[in-house]
Amino acid sequence: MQDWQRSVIYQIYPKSFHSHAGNPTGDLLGVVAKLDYLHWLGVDCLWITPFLRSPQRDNGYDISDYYAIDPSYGTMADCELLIAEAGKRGIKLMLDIVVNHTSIEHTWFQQARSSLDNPYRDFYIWRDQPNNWESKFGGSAWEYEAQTGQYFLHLFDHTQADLNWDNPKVRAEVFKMMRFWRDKGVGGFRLDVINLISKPADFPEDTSDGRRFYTDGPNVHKYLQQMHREVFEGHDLINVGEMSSTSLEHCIRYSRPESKELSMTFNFHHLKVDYPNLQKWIRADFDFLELKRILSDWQTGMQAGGGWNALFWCNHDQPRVVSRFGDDGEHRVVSAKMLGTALHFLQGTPFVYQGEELGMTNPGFDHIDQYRDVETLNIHRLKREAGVSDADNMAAIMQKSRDNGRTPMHWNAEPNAGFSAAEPWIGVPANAAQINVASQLDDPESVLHHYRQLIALRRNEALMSDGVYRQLLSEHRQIWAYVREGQGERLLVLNNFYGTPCEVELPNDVISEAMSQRLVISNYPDCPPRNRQMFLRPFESFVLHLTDH
Ligand code: TEU
Repeated sequence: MQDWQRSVIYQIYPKSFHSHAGNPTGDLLGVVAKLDYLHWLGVDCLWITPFLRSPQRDNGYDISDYYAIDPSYGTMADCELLIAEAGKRGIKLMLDIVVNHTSIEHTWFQQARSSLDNPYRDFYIWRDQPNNWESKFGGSAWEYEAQTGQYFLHLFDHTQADLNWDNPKVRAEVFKMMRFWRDKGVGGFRLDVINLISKPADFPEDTSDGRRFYTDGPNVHKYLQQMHREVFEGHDLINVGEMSSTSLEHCIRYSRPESKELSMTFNFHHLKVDYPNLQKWIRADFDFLELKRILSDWQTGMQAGGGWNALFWCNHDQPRVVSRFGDDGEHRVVSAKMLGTALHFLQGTPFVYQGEELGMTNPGFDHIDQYRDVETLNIHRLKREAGVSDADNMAAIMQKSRDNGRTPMHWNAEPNAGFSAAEPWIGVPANAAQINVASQLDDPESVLHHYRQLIALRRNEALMSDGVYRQLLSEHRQIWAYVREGQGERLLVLNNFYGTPCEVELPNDVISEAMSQRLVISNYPDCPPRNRQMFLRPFESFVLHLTDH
């Protein structure tokens, strides 16, 4: 077992974490100021979303200089201080590397667009005619450049031009840049949409949006193996690949140690269970059976294939999980704890996204002016142009917008939730005065203390890392039950995903009176010993360690 297989990683969206300077947006010194909190929480590593120089059209996922800190976040000295101060507390820093594309303001693109024979022309992907592929942010994936009369590819916003990874000079530049950061002391990399870097040479037309051609594309494994040799080999790094619309087979290959590619992979299949027919921008309930099925298939599949999961409910692209799969009203506290438990006992490395440990909710912004995200604004415009009513448009956005997860971190009940002295770049949810770090620190029954306990458990309960996953009651419409099994012992994990009580009966080989029983964690203050036939209260969740005799 590697260290990172027993670790918990905390994700910071620095724009919304803390502003030390008292600006509308957060900064790196704001992260430094909160390191003691993160150390208290017990996390091993921080993934900080991009803070390199960027026009911020996609909040830093549009990088214009890989060697400079964006001035809104501070200076290189601040970054060095952050790495050093985190290191003193035993915390690593994972840099978010965005190399599927650059901003069109990057000098490479500025050069490339200037003439057909510029040496940087081939750093990007140009065609005389576009094909019918679509951008993930809506509209065509091709943008016309009048100066040279060709189109360039952008799988995301039209200001995010896709790099041409088939050009060895591009790969050499990317690996050089990654070595620069490795040598600065970062503890690993989170690689943005890294499974999209290899496109087929012929750019075929599609009957859909084109993703089947460029997802896990022809040379992706070869390029990641080269990255491993040139950047990772011989260094103690945690490397996480963000895999868009990927498959289990590919994720096993990306993450099993023999492949010499990455440490682990994120995938999003379990977060499409509220996309009816894969349509994100429709308001819909989530499909609980599908959620269990997908997560269980990935658990057993990755374990069988020797791969490693990056586990998560929330990130800066997703709504808040308590609003999504829990109850952000009456049962907010128990349901947030239940969701934490359900995830943290799975095989893989859990990620906690800032504010998740407080049970932060979606903000409920009901007017488009409250939104900032480029994807949300693009979709709102396209839907309106397509004749979708404002009510339907906003209903979907309120549920699905990425801004749901991007509101400022709630530190205390002071103005702006203690995020900054200045008015933040995006609104602060009205419930910040009740849901915040300061109040939860003092409350041992809080969501925060529950997450701290989950994080500490991963270091002590070996089965959380290496127990074999087996789902129980797979057809149950309310309970997600599973075990993590070892020799003669197991963790039994039970989660009621709904606000109604429920009775279940479990198989004899899982729990019986002949076994000794220890309570590992629960979300109700009283949690009596159980037998096969058990009763679960609304959103109740608990874990038992059971030993055969
Ligand atoms: O996201 C990639 C991605 O495919 C999604 O999570 C994306 O946000 C979603 O499909 C839109 O509905 C990564 C980053 O996490 C995201 O913030 C960036 O916008 C994107 O890449 C482009 O760099």
